[in-house]
Amino acid sequence: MLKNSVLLISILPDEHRNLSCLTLFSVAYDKNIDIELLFLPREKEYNQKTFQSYIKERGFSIIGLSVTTGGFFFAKRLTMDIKECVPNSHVIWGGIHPTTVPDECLDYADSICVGEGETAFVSLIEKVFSNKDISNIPGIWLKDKERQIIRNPISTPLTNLDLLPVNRYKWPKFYVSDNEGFRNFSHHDYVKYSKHNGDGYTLMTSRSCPYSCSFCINSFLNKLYAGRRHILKRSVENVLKELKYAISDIKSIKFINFIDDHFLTTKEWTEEFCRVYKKEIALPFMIRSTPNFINQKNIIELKDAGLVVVQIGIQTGSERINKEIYQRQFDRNKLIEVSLLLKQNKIKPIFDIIIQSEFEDDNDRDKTIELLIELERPFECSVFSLTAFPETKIAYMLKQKGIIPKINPYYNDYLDHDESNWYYQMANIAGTVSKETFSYLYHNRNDQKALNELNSLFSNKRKTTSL
Ligand code: B12
Ligand code: SF4
Repeated sequence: MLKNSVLLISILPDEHRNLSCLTLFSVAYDKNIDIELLFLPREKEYNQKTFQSYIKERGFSIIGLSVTTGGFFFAKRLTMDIKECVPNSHVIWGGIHPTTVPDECLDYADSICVGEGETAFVSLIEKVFSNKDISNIPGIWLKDKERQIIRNPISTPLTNLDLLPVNRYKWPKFYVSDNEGFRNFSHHDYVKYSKHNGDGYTLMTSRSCPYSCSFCINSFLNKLYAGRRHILKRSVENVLKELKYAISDIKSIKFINFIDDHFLTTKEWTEEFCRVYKKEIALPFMIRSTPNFINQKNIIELKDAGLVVVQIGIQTGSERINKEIYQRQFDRNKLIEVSLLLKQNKIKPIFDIIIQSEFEDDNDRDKTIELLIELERPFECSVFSLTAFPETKIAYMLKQKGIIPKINPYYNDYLDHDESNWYYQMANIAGTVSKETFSYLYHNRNDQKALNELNSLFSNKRKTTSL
């Protein structure tokens, strides 16, 4: 017998920081909907029997999966397992993958949430619970009796994030299943499935980004939400409310990770944030930003409030690739200036670098290395292979050129780098050695002694970090 209850499933690998699920859970819970959140963080440890008996016993009438492209196959498998034992439950998929390729996902799910889910998900739940027609809910796509897709318009984009309940870990309503068995999600799991031994708390103060880089999902989302301001920011008060809950609920938190695409917006917001955060939270924190939004004033304020790490996308040192292919702003001098500013204020930079790009030649790659020579040490490089996620501009550019990308976004293999690759090794060690050593390695790349030194620096770095 199905009940008026809902299950959300997070399949993010090795993670509980599923902000999509946490947000939707909070919205539904706030409306007194009977809802549970299940983490299945390790597909290899997924136990079909345990999962099926749980959903059968609880009789969820709606089961929602949050799906990124890398999670597509696991989502498909789970949906088949759900249908095998509770065929009448309504399975809905939402998240970035169904939002970009809804037709493909509708081959498996009963419905798809295209775009933001806060309003659409609750409307669907209310209608299913009261046996009402679900065919015309904004944001929900589904198939009619003739198997034709009903493509409803997206729900009205949110304009005030403060109206949403803030995320909070509701331990008794959260479950996890892995090789330790099926259980309530506890602090043990918070630690097990987070980076840095559960020291951190991850949240967003905004949605979206003012830019539309061709490899990033914002090149698609900014079109989907056309008309809405490109950055929607929560009030400082609202952000602090979430942080206070987090600190009181999760005792191990010593570090805050603001994972916004683009944390820095207006001067007024940053000033207020720094003042209040320093007074009421005072924990070290990290942000992501672009160099153009960083200046001496805000860096001094942010440092004083506790900023310790800034993640910045460089992607490539090649002006041609940045401008023509990645379609992003690139100001080499500004980057060098920001690097100095961060060094002076003892803030550690993490630079994102894209490797294995089908569009780059060695001349472009050399430009990245030449730029890395000039940046102030120490820094980290976060190195990713170019991945053409569905519907991004870069996916179209590759298609237009008839190039089959090396990386298949469905297989989560964007971290399977060729570790013997000279550029990969150079990018990884760049921020950990002096400018002189790095420059020596660059200018002597055909020399066996320099290559041996690079190899040894790289393997030492591998031992000390988990890049
Ligand atoms: C925060 C974040 C993370 C967090 C948490 C991810 C999460 N899902 O919560 C962490 C750090 C764990 C993470 C990890 C990774 N991430 Co990430 N991440 C983001 C980021 C910056 C924000 C996502 C977010 O939480 N937004 C806030 C929530 C509330 O909004 P939302 O996710 O859009 O969800 C809304 C709707 O989609 C919908 N919805 C979502 N799920 C569901 C489910 C149901 C049932 C319903 C009805 C609706 C619904 O309702 C939600 C509320 O409106 C996005 C970039 C972006 N702008 O979206 C990249 C992004 C999602 N990440 C991406 C990638 C590639 C990764 C990594 C592979 C990178 C890495 N460093 O290893 C890993 C692994 C992810 C994986 N294997 O799937 C890509 C995914 C591309 C794709 N097509 O799959 C994105 C889009 C960035 C990009 N490259 O453009 N990420
Ligand atoms: S600046 Fe960063 S978040 Fe913004 S569109 Fe470019 S890659 Fe995406």
